[in-house]
Amino acid sequence: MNSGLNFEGPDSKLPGEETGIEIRHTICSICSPRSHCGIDAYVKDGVVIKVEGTKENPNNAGTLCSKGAASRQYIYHEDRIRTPLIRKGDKGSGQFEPISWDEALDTITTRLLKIKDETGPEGVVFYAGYSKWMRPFLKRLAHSFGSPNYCTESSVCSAAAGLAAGLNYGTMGGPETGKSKCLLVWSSNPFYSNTSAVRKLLDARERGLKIIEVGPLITPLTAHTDFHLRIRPGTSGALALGMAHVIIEEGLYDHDFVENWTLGFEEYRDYVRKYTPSITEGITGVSGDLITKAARLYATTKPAALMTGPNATVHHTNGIQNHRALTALIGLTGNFDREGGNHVVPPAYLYVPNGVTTRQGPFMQSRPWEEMPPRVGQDQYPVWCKMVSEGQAIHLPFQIRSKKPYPIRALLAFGMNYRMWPGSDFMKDSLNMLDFFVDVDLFMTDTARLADLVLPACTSFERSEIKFYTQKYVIWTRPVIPPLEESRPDTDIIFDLGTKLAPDDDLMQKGYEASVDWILEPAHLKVEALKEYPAGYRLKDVALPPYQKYEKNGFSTPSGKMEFTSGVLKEAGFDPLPKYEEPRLSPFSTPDVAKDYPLILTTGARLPMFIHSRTFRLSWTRGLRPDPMVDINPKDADDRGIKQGDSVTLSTKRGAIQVKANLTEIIAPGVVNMYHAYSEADVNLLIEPDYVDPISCYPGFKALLCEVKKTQSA
Ligand SMILES: Nc1nc2c(c(=O)[nH]1)N[C@H]1C(S)=C(S)[C@@H](COP(=O)(O)OP(=O)(O)OC[C@H]3O[C@@H](n4cnc5c(=O)[nH]c(N)nc54)[C@H](O)[C@@H]3O)O[C@H]1N2
Ligand SMILES: Nc1nc2c(c(=O)[nH]1)N[C@H]1C(S)=C(S)[C@@H](COP(=O)(O)OP(=O)(O)OC[C@H]3O[C@@H](n4cnc5c(=O)[nH]c(N)nc54)[C@H](O)[C@@H]3O)O[C@H]1N2
Ligand code: SF4
Ligand SMILES: [Mo]
Repeated sequence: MNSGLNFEGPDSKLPGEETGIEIRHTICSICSPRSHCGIDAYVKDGVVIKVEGTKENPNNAGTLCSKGAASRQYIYHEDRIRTPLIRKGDKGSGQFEPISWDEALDTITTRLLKIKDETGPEGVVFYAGYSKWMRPFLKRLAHSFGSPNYCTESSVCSAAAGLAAGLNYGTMGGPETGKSKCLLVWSSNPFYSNTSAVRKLLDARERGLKIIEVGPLITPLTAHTDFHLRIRPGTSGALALGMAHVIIEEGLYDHDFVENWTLGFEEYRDYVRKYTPSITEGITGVSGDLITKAARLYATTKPAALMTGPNATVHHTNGIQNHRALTALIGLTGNFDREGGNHVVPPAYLYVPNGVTTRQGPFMQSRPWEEMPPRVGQDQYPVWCKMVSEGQAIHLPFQIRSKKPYPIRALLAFGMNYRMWPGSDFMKDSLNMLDFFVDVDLFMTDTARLADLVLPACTSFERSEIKFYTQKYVIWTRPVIPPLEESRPDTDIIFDLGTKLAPDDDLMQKGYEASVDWILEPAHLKVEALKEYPAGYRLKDVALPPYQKYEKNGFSTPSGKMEFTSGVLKEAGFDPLPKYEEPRLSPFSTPDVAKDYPLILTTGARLPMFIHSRTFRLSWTRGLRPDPMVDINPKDADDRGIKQGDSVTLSTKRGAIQVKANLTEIIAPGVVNMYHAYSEADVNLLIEPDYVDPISCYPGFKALLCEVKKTQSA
């Protein structure tokens, strides 16, 4: 029947022969590897004219968030780098001249081989920013070249949480939400940071899942919880010890697990004795009554799972011990590697666990650590280097300056942003001290402007990559449009460099698809076969590993047990118990600083429309929050005569930035929150470069001291 509406006009974007529009499948890689939503790209004459979520992709089931919906603005942005560029002016002047790919790759090869020859391969650092898809190949290139220095943004992201939980258990397990009766969400905001996981969470809630949320901010999850424990930033460790106190004193712990499978329980029990509800209330700001109720609910509702965020608990000067204390609750309550608790499933590929086994690890480590010099940060952060198979990038600027234990002379970076570092100016100045800095990026960024050579990478729409999903699904993407201008996939660059930088590495010589095939071999998957399934392939005969594997294998800790007292920490000279210490800057630890800077600053709580610096330049997303804004409670604002939208100065002892005030109850009185990565208001300028956790070197991004004042107009 004719509805009378014309759906087939020139702007209707209907696919078909008549319109010349074809739907091609790809993925969005703007945010985390846990997401990577399937995208249907409507392509006409080699141009993406519209995007939609892929309905058959089980992860996003047809949905896209604001960032993915703005994909066309991302792909076709005028800041895209068009050709390889070589620096013409002074370092950091941002003056470049185009050169050919051959010239660019020859220049890199010559310079890096010369450094290897003169002072050794370890003087070259291979770095990957947030993007993960090229990492296995980059790490292999680094090690086959002979350098131990493969570093990534994981030096501030999720690795420290893995490290902390690893100290307790060897390997950590994720929450099996669908089978849980109680979920303890500790500083994670999936509504913003992992949108495709939220439907599952809300479905479980409707089926009766109890939810306890911990975190200083009110989030969209808060309305769906039984309890919200609104802690003072940086006090997660104390809260966890307080909950353990209740659980132990009331005999609610799993006696059998504790007796048979743990080390150091007596010491831990004696230590948590002092964290009574009222003492813990004094530290965390959460009422003792609420702490007791939450502890009872978590310990007595079986099974219960703990969901932690990647880093809100470890972005602290006391981060590792914080995270150890809270993950200890899993074992204490007998929820480790149990159905509906925290189930240990090793990742298949790039952080995604789904029961598949690949050879990602062996592929990446083409040369054993023992055959290479120490990594960046190895002397200062031995526990990091023992537990995490990369260098500690946060230490990089320190080694560039000190040249100890050896000089770092060159950096080959894929997507670097110096603004993610604490003391971002310190990192920026350090980059300018290098002999040779190459940055590969999609866009001409502030960091790319500092490079000697800039190479244009392309987006996920213009390349092929392998992507696994937790829902037992895999996709090998095909480019839906050719790479824009002269841009190329990062892997093309890596494998081209590999021919000369790693001549003895057989797989580096065979190329990208052969390498992916090698990685996938245990999964009986091949790139050529996956090409037959452009929207993705549902994996068959894949089972998740059994529960309680420790009963057979023990724990991969020094004692073979879950360690309340860590053998690794003890050996490295740290306190083996998950001891609570105040953040290095806090109203309690530094009352003298707090006199002038009385507010607690937490930075980087995620916003739905931004992901670090990556979507600031898109008008659709930027339009949703155009100005850099500091979130401040109306009471604190009122005390300072500040109104919504006022220009204010956010300052710490280290520096000040100009932002606008956003008055909001999501933040408690006494605390302010500022998103990071703005070039015009970079909050990381306000944080000292050595304001870090002593075990992991993770920056204390989420608890320091500041003041907010109305900016006086000149
Ligand atoms: N104060 C504060 N600072 C923080 C945080 C915080 O909470 N507070 N969070 C930290 C965390 S968790 C993280 S993960 C880091 C993020 O830190 P970064 O990873 O440095 O963040 P981005 O700004 O996204 O920079 C990534 C760069 O990669 C480029 N890029 C994107 N895709 C590709 C690609 O496919 N290939 C190549 N070659 N380049 C690509 C982007 O254009 C961008 O320039 O920030 C950290 N910094
Ligand atoms: N839209 C969007 N999505 C993202 C990102 C993004 O930038 N934008 N970034 C991606 C990346 S790299 C990461 S690492 C993840 C992060 O993902 P999440 O960890 O989920 O996000 P956050 O907002 O950093 O932190 C979640 C909660 O931590 C709590 N928190 C803040 N300060 C503190 C503190 O001092 N102590 C404790 N215990 N809790 C605190 C807040 O209540 C906050 O709601 O998100 C990923 N997804
Ligand atoms: S940015 Fe949005 S659309 Fe893209 S992968 Fe992440 S959640 Fe999905
Ligand atoms: Mo991150």
